[in-house]
Amino acid sequence: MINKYGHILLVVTLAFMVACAPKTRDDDDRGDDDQGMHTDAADDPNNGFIDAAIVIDASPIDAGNVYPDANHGTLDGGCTAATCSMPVQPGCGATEICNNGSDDNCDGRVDENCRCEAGAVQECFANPPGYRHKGACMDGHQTCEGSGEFTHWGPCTGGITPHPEACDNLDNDCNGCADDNPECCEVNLTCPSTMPDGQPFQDYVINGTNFYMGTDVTNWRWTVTGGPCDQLLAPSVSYTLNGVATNTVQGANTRVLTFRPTLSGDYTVNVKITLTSGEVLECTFIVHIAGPGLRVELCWDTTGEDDIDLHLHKPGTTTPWFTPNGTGLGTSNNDDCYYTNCKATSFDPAPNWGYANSPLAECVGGPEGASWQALGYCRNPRLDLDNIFTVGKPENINVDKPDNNKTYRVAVHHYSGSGPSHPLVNIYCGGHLLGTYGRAPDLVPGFTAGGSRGSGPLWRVVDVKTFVNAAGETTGCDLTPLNPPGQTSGYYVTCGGNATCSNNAY
Ligand SMILES: [Ca+2]
Ligand SMILES: [Ca+2]
Ligand SMILES: [Ca+2]
Ligand SMILES: [Ca+2]
Repeated sequence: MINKYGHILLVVTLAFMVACAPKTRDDDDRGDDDQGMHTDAADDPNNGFIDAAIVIDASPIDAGNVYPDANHGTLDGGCTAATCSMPVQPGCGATEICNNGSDDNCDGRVDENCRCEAGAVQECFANPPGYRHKGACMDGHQTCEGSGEFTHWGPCTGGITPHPEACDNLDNDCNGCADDNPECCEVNLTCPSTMPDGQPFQDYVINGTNFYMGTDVTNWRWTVTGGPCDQLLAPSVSYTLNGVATNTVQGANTRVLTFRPTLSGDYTVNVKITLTSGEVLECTFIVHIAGPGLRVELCWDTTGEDDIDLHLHKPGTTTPWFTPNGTGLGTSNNDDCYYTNCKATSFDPAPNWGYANSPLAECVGGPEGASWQALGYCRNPRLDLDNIFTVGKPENINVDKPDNNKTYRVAVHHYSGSGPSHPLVNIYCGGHLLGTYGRAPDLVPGFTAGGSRGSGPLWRVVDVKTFVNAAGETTGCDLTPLNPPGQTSGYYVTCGGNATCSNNAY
């Protein structure tokens, strides 16, 4: 096995906090258990509120209030429990509308029987469309599976679906009303519906006190679920929690959670708060990690065994990958951003594609943060890490401010090891996952014989055309997955399974 070189890891803490107002409690709701024979004016002698909605309780169940009094179904000050006066309608239709991410016909499948572009990722909601983007409901993602003409949308996973209404200050069933549940007259849990965006390689800190202020807690249990590479690399990915702290996770069983995402995309966070009474309170929400510009991410299922490398080609050029002859150090092709020239510590000169450097904050938290700190800036393009034999680490190439309307080509090379390996590439534009290539069930073939520098399997993945506004912000991308020449389906891999073969054509 050939180890190309070592690398340096620096951990820097950049924390930010989440502010939430404490929940108002209906503390004087005690004694409000009107048993049916009292006027409301006398009902709550201590709270100074008159239950205008309930004039006289003529029966054990309040007129105009479907909930029995034993469940505190009144409208005292601070109590929000009630029916939802104008609940959102499910909005189910007769036919499915293609490629809108909604389950228009409410058959539990999103955009079924619709053609799509292989590897494309879209936001989706596999519940009645009327509840989409309402209350606590959040979209998940689905990937276009198959190849060529035979494509279909895979399952819609992630996001937050409608749940039974819990007393947490959120509209969990997404019917337009928060806490419309008679149990919710005393709400002391405040779950967040939105969270501030985070950045890759920067600590994200969540203070559970913002959700539950009580001191009667025996345990905080946090779990975080990430995107395609996180799921492929689990359980070795760095933020894995469930009480097992790793070198980049603090507070897995404490009130304050700190996690450090290595990737862009949506992270689903769940916290279970166990009280001394045995009751378990729970919040689930999504933290969006939004790396700027174009981010290309590579992971593979045999990290620690195989050395696989990510390459990005300069727009408007079609020179061969590596070097014209595919060999030799000190002769990198600077149209190709890869491990010999694009890291902070690369031994060849950095490619100059005409981009300004980025502030140090964009990369100082990454694997080679110390080296970027020594330089004083973050280069564009840049490779954050060349993972050779480390288990569970992805590689990223970033262009923080790419060109508008220009096309970047992505490639993956098998350097060493015999696999069989299954590389997975994700494309993020402006912080949003727009494409994923090589994910099951559409695995990439041929990564069974690494070929060292300039030979062996080479997969040309996708052409990415970036769209950038006048402020330099990436607003989107067009993705064109690459097929073998003359074909309309299949992955474009040359020298598959052959370590001595060389084909480094663009
Ligand atoms: Ca459907
Ligand atoms: Ca649809
Ligand atoms: Ca509701
Ligand atoms: Ca709720």
